[in-house]
Amino acid sequence: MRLAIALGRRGLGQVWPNPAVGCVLVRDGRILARGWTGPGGRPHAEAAALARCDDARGATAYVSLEPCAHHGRTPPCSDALVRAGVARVVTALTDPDPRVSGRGHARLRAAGIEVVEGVEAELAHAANAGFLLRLTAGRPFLTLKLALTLDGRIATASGESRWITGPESRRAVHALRARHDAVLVGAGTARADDPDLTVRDLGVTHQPVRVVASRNLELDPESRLGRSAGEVPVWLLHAPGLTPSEGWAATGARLIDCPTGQDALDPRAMMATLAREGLTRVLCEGGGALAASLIGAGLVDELVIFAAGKMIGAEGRAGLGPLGLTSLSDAPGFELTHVQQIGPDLCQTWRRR
Ligand code: AOF
Ligand code: ZN
Repeated sequence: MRLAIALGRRGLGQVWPNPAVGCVLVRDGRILARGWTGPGGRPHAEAAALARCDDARGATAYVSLEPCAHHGRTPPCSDALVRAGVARVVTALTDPDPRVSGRGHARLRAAGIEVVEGVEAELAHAANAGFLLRLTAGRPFLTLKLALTLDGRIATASGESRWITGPESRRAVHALRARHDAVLVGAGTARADDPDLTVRDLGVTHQPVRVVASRNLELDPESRLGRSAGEVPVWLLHAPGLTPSEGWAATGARLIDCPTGQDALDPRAMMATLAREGLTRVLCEGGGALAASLIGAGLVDELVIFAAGKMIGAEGRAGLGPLGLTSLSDAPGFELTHVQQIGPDLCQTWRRR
């Protein structure tokens, strides 16, 4: 099952709105075939594994999610497993998709297959947190990345920010982007940095959607994002009722209405909107105001902090905008899950407590 979950992880960032599932077919202690969800969610993991196996009769299928029971874009995987003659199916999680939710397991059992559920459920849950959150909470899994000096700054007072961290860390950020469905930045950052927000130099061809939270559409269609929107999707989240300039209409970017709060887009509404559009894993790369609004709303599931061995001092720009806390007991809490040196920098991963 741990292998099935690891295989499933290969699909992260590429299979939305579907889950990233893995499947291993085993007989007499030997692996017959392995499969994982294909780009765009097709084929499903079980179909991919069965396609690589001439004879799966009597085998055990380890699948990181309950096999589907519905006719969607592909025929039901539970039926395919029955037809292939597998003797046993071991799964980690029940699929919360209302078209499945227990029906896959039931179909297998009705066909006389032995079904074992809940194996390595915690690990599978973590691997598919985005898919599960989207279906059960109507929001994507949200990772916040911050590249900071040792004293928590992201730029000098004049706005100079290239580069705080080293090239090794920047490469790690590209790998992080590749495992997310979308990269999200605030309009201020998009204007100041004119970023590409693509995955480069990793041999990865699939690109995350680039989302800009731009309440008033205050971004130049001639920016790098605007000019490349025809090749890699750009979505602009903006306040309802705005008429985009002619320039944006020509770029191919999608403009999406989103309810606003007092002086910025409402963070919860933003996440709900992105989930409705199918996104299961979103990586926010700043700036400080957007990051603070997401943290303040309790929406950040994972924090990835790259810390460089530099100090800028209090006149530098803070990585996080004001949270408006009045008491330490209200401070959002995180728990350390991973620490790694990357080149000269320190990379820490924290999970929401
Ligand atoms: C599986 N194995 O590898 C995946 C599954 O739009 P469709 O027809 O592809 O169906 C999407 C649903 O299928 C998705 O919500 C989830 O319930 C299931 N995805 N199921 O057995 C897979 N990707
Ligand atoms: Zn399926």
